[in-house]
Amino acid sequence: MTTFDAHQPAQNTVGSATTGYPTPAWRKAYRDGSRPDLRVPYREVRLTNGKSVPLYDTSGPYTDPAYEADVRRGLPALRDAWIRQRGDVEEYEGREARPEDDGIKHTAPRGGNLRNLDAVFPGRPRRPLRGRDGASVTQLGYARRGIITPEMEFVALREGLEPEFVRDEVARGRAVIPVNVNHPEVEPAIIGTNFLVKINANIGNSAVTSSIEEEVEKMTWATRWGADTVMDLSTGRNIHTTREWILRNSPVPIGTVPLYQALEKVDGRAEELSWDVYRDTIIEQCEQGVDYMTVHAGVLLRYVPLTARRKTGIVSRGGSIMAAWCLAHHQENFLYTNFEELCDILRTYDVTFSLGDGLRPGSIADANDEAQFAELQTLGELGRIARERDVQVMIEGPGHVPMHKIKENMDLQKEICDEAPFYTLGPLTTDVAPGYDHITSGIGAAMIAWWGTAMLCYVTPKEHLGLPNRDDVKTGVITYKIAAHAADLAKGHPGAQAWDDALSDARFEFRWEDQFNLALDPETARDFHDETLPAEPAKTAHFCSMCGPKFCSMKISQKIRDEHGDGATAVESGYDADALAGMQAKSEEFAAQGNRVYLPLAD
Ligand code: IRN
Ligand code: FE2
Repeated sequence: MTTFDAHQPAQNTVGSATTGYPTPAWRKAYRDGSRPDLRVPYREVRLTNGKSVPLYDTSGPYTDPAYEADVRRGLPALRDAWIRQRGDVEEYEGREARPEDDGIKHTAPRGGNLRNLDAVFPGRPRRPLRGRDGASVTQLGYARRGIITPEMEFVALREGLEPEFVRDEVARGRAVIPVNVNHPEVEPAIIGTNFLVKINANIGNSAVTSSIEEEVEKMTWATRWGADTVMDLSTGRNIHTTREWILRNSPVPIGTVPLYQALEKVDGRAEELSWDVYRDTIIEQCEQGVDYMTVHAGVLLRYVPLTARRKTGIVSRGGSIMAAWCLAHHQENFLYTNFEELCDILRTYDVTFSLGDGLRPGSIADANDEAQFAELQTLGELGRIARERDVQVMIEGPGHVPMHKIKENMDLQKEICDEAPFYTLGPLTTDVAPGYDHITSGIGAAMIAWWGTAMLCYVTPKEHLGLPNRDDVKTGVITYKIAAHAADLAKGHPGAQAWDDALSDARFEFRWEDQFNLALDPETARDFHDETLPAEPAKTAHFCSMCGPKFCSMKISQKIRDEHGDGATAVESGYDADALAGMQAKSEEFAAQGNRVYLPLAD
């Protein structure tokens, strides 16, 4: 059983990170900003023809060979000077940490409280920062005052856009930059419909299957493959400590659902939750550096009965907790009734709201029903209150929605929520494929992102079935990167297509190495190729294993084009007799086996 003694440094083996890129052709590079401490990382894919392709990169310092990773020290505090130079924050004593923060009630910890955390996480003495005298220190507040912060300049360079455009989008509430003043390690990213579509990967332990080091490892693993943000959904023991390790080592914004930890503090009994316990948990997490928080404040008492005749009721964990509380007390949701105070707390740390969709549909049958859209109305109202108070806001969305009902979600959200960034969970477009829900949801994610969703919460193949392992995390991230990039292309995001063009050129010119290295997942591309053509020369050969050397359509059309100009055909060109004979033979071979594209398996 875990006790505090288990966390004394001598025995502490917590934490490991995935370092280095999956291929040596990827190199970490930086774009210089207007000041020496503003360097924006990107990934340079070096090609065999001497050219290179710059790609957005979320992997943090871990992929910089000049950086020596040490998870016990944490990442460099990139934003520390930016935050302090604004002159509007103060260090303060902070909330007394308590054993129950880590779900440990009855063990008296050495040293009396989690100041002990300095032993648990050796990296940095922690006196938290907050806005001086309750000052608004949010990116929204600065944007409204016409200030372009280093964070805004950073995301502008990262996305290839003008800093003034970034400031304006943030000021209107159409984009958010989730950056807590207590998470100086974060490389700022922007979430908004006019920027690259972002993806979130969820990690989090459960009492039985996962440890702190596994969670830190999952975080670095997910960002290495392209997760733009990570949500720590830990429950059970060591929540506080796990989160500390993740935050101090995370180059991407970290989100949480504070309600989960609040519930642990009352031993899992929803009816015993209170505003006081919740408020205390929020402050604890604000001081640690959580960048955005899911808050299920739209689950109103009067909406709960609307779910009674649903096929799958309330599927949101946070939503069901709040519904249970509302029914037990027959009172209005305390997150709703205390929302303004909540805003005032989040504003002094610059924590971004992710207003939770506690009544999202959990089945195709329940999509777009009254309960779902009633809650959306309330989320719109709360979003306005938050922005009036300078707090950045995203709105969470579904869920399970068939394709023909997806667009209505986006249209309504835009209208009701004043274009605040939409952050959706898929949606899953059918219920019939457990084991493949990264795909059922990847379809919906691509569609809703095309129509304007700013961030997609990934779904792994283990959805509905179990906890994702390392491979599932990678599969979920890659699937969602595909959905996000497909949407970037469809939306015509400037520069999105250059990546596709580079890969297509490599494919057409048989630069196999370049084709692998430009892939979202070079390892899998290379492995699949090598399964049938493992030899080294095959990687420069002008054919793949599908058609063989002579009859490759890409090779033939390239040759025709070279010799006879664009638009010429093999016959017009008097194309080499050998090839024509070969093609004739191939055609006969194809007819002989019944003109079937797929052959039955031998045996
Ligand atoms: C995203 C959009 N809608 C829901 N999500 C995510 O679902 C949310 O951000 C969090 O990561 C996860 C937990 O949701 P519930 O089940 O507590 O609502
Ligand atoms: Fe589901």
